[in-house]
Amino acid sequence: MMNTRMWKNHDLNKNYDVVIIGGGAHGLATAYYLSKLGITNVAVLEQKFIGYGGSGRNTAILRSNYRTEEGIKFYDQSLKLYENLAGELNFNLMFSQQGHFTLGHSTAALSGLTTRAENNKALGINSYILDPKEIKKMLPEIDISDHPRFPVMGALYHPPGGIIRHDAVVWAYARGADQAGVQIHQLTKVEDILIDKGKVTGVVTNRGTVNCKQLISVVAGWSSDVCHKAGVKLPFVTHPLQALVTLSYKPWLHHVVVSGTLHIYLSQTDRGELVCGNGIDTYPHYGMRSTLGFLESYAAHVLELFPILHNVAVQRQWAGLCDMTPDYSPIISSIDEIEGFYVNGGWGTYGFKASPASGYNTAQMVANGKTPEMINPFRYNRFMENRLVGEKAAASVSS
Ligand code: PYC
Repeated sequence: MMNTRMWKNHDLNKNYDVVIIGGGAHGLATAYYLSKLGITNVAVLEQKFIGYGGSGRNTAILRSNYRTEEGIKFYDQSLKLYENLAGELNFNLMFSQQGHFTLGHSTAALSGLTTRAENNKALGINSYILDPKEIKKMLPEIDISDHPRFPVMGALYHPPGGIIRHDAVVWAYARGADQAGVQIHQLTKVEDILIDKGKVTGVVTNRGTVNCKQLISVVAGWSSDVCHKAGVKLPFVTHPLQALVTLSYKPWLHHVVVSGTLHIYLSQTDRGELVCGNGIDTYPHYGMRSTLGFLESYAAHVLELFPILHNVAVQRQWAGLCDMTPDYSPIISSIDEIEGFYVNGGWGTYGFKASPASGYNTAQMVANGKTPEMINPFRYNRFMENRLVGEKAAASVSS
């Protein structure tokens, strides 16, 4: 049988129409959707290997139950693109729309969840409030007694939410882009950004200098660093987010469960592992070490909800980097001061689920030279114009 590679290796060309910095799901999705618009003289430059960053370090949760109109519409578009992605890219993405619970443990939390349910419904998103007995019917192992420190008082339930195989999303977009003629360059680090008379002209990499007309930074946690090379200062603050996976167990958890109060979330993969995470590390840094503190705090909190987990064995821990913005919404924007430079970042703890809509709209913006209506609220100048898109209340886990 012929050994066909999913994407090819190339020498670096001297000239591209578009260079994308970052070979994660967002960068590769941008490349794929650019190719669908007929733009294929494109290079994706990835400093390590594709999916090395946030795309390979998330907990693969998809949902669109946000709080603001802007966020709800955007993440709904993303979820709808995900729904058709396996067919479009001819790749089994193991997408499971198993339903998503956000638990409330106080009247204040329930009031926030109710606002989200109503905002969601008004925009046609399937989300509603459940009481503890209804929750128990769907999650028989949960403790809804008044024994825990924070008893469960209700939940926002979002049936279309679920999980997906995150690596498969990266590989499928990479293959789709490669087949259309996009070049993917791994182990290619951007060391400098070249600007002449207010216009992007290229990048200096560890493999040589490349000229381009348009340059897109799609690097999640490294956004401040890349923007710095272009002399652009945006309000990103980078925090690590930690997660863990257990050994495989008989399937018992058939929905995604999140508790903002306890700062935890978990789901069970098709292989039976529990994939678990909590809030960002409270202070900013770029370390990707796993800590015992995370493990201890996660275990203590999850046992309050699911005492049956007292004996599970953890297989692996990891951390990824999140570039947080002040309003917990992304920046997807051309940069007025530098013609041809675009920034896609600030995904905080929401990035993976946004990949399709992020790539789709970024590609439209770059191809047409005009910001699509869908992402206009996410332009960087909102911070100067006091037009924030406050999504902190819809973070699964905000610290
Ligand atoms: O926003 O759904 C979310 C999420 C899950 C894990 C981290 N963030």
